Amino acid sequence: MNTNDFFDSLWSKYTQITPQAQRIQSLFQDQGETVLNDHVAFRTFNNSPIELEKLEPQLSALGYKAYGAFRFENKHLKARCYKHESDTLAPKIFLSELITEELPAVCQEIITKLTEQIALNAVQSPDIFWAGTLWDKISEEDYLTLAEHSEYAAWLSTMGLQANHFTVSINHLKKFPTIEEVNSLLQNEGYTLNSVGGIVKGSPQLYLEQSSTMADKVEVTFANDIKRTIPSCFYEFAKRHKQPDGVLFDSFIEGNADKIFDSTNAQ
Ligand code: OOG
Ligand code: NI
Repeated sequence: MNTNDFFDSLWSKYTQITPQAQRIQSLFQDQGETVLNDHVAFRTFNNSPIELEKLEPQLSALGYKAYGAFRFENKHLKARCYKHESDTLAPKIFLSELITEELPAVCQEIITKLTEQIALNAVQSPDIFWAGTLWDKISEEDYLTLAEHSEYAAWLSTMGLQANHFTVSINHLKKFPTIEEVNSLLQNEGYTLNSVGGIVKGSPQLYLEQSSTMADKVEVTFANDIKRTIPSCFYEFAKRHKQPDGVLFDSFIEGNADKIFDSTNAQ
């Protein structure tokens, strides 16, 4: 699979449950902008057939190479970032996984009930990245128990593997050179931005500024046909700055990422 087909399929699955992303992209395009993606992100469960280590070979097959590793102690996550080896315009990829053994036993039991349903050989091709949930519907009770301890776990239990967000590269916009201008446009259009730690995460001094919408909402069906409206996915905006050596910063920042994760909080 080539990267264009990969990101087209990914975008199509993502916008089905994140219509705001399609609308915001059109908003920029209507103003004559070409929207390029800085990165996309995925979430997964460790100690499972879809753990980070088992997904990574599919990224390698697409031409991606890991170049950074991150740890989020409070959220019980680890992550790696990947960039394409030759295509400099290809979006970067941020892949995180939940360290399930760090959650209370009650959560571990719920997660095991989900992950033991995944075929051991589930990861066969890049389309695993939009496979969604590979387990039966979770009960609302289990979902709420997970949410108490880990919003990430609760989100993953209902959404599964798919792009958690796409990210507009502000560097490639012509009429909106700053993140403040992007944020004003979105707020004027009525979008709610993630305000955890402030609307803008990072700073030019850190070489990376980011903001994101709060996730769209979708109605999901839990076990026993119980329905509830919960967060789906969000859209992010990133502006990168040059480092003293003149090279554009191309990695991620733990302090920023830690707050971006909260874009899918149920609140
Ligand atoms: C990933 C959050 C981190 C970034 O750009 O720092 C991130 C997630 O919400 O799954 O995307
Ligand atoms: Ni991101």
